[in-house]
Amino acid sequence: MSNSTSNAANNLDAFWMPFTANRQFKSNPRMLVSAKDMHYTNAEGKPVLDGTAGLWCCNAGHSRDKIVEAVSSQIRELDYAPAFQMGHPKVFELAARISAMLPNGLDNVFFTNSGSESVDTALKIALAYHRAKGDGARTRLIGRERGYHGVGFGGISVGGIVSNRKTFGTLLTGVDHMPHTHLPEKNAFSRGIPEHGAELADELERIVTLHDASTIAAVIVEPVAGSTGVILPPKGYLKRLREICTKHGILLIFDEVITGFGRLGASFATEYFDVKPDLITTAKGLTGGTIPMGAVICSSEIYDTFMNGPENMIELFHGYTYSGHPVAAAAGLATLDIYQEENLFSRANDLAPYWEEGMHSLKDCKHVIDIRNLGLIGAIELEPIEGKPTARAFDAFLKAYEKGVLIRTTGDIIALSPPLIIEKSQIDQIVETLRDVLNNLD
Ligand code: PXG
Repeated sequence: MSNSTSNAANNLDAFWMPFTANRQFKSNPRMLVSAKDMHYTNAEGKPVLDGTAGLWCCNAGHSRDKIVEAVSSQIRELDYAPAFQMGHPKVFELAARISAMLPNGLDNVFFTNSGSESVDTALKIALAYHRAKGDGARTRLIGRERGYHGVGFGGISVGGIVSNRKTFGTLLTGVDHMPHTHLPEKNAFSRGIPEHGAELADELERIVTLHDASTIAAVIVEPVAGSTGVILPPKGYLKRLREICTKHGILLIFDEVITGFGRLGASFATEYFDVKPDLITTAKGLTGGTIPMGAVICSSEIYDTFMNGPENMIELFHGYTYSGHPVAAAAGLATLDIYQEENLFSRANDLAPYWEEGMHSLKDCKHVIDIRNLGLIGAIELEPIEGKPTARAFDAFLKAYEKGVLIRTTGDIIALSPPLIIEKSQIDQIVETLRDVLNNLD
């Protein structure tokens, strides 16, 4: 093992890669060295069409001039300002811009650096809110099977992906889970929102009956679950969840880390589904993936509840060194400008039917057992190879990459979420590459 500087660039040992099969990757690395608009360029100099917006985050496309300029001039002007007891103008402006994108009443924004931090922040706000109201017995948190809420202890506790939980001890106590809404036997090959399964929201009533509402602080769900392989909410499901939460005084948290900032062809899922939660967690698209930043948006009712004590007292003992970092805030503002100037959310909405046609045209390809879509999200579920779960989809991932298209796989599901600037010809390229790849899989 050499430590020499000349060798450093070729030495892959030191970096412990996240959510990656390190040894497999390092024996055959896939390196991306630059990016512009819809494409990466890899170390071999080949263009790779981005079918996944990085990891669901580069909604405005890559290395956009406006963001590059905003970030570089910000770092020159004000590189950092203390986040506690000090402020800088851009973070206030960004908070106001975000809240203006949301329904009235979702007015206050707490900044974080990632989706995981947003989730932990939202759960903590929910607990502290009930306590501030004198309702401190409400400590239970309810998540959902197959939910993904990042990798903090709060997020994996309310999350429902077994591999992300099983090796990490006892997690948070007082957490319960609703069933997921993936019903392939009834909903396979649905276009858009599936018809069947709204009654699964009533499982929340069962949990309330078990524990009593007076012990439950919040319910957290992804309006559309992404990481776990694209699970869509059945028609009426989210409205029903909202009604049950309201009836029992339970806060509803929408984890919009992937659905926020245009992915569904609306600003947020709350707009798309016309269901208003009490808290929203975001990250990713907020800065188009350029600089890490997340945000929790909460109702003014929640915020105002905290603003009651003595004015010289800190109201919430929570925050990060980099909450509202000036460079991230500049990136966020420039990203929101691009979304607005290029009408990217309605562009995504306009493209959604074409995307849907393309996705569902793969129905008869080898091994395909389900196709799901919404907005600019697509999922193609493959029949697993017996005894080798995930292997078939991973093979598709490698083959698509060789053919110059970046896709993402989770389990035996291919998940697609291109930047919102995608052209129809590029949708065709993704679809035709996948057709070729799928029909040549073992
Ligand atoms: N909530 C949701 C709904 C997410 O999708 C997080 C929280 C955590 O965000 P951070 O920024 O802490 O990673 C996520 C992240 C994939 C994939 O391929 C999805 C995520 C991250 C990486 C890969 O599906 N989602």
